[in-house]
Amino acid sequence: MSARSSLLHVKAAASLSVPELLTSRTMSDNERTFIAIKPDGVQRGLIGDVIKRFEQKGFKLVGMKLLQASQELLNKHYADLSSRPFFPSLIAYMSSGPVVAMVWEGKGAVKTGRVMLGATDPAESAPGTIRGDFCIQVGKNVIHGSDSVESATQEISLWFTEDELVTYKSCAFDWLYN
Ligand code: D4T
Repeated sequence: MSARSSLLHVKAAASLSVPELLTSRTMSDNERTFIAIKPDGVQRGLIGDVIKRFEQKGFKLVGMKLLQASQELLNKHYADLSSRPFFPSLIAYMSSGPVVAMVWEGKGAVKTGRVMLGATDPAESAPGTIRGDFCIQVGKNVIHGSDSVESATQEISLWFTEDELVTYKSCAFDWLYN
């Protein structure tokens, strides 16, 4: 770290409150991604398996709820796919039962989360990924994960209010990051 960036770091730290300092949230380790276990994942009893993988990786759970997603919410969530032929069946599938909406935090959470999910089509998903291990068809692919930091920000604000997300320091933090 250069003397200048070191000074900026100290200045930035000095402007933080004690709780903010305790949580040690810096630009690199606080990336957040939106992960949703879809109705098939919930009904097939895969909630624990999915959470276990994100916990084992070292990501930190900062928000979670089980909900029946409304058509309005799903139309907004999948707005960019509204012209695709599979859109009506996608909305029907996503509203066919409860989903588990989650926000996971950590360095590279968006990109690494997508790797952990595997390819959209389970037939192309590598073994060891969630879709590669737990499903067969694209129309029942168990899980959603944000595909970019910008999408994650937008999706998190769509599915969660700010007070539903928790800022805290994981006891594993110092064993995960240099
Ligand atoms: P999601 O958004 O569910 O994480 O999926 P992806 O980001 O991996 O892929 P996507 O946006 O292209 O597709 C969204 C959703 O639509 C279903 N789908 C997709 C489908 O039923 N038929 C299809 O041909 C495609 C491409 C699966 C995921």
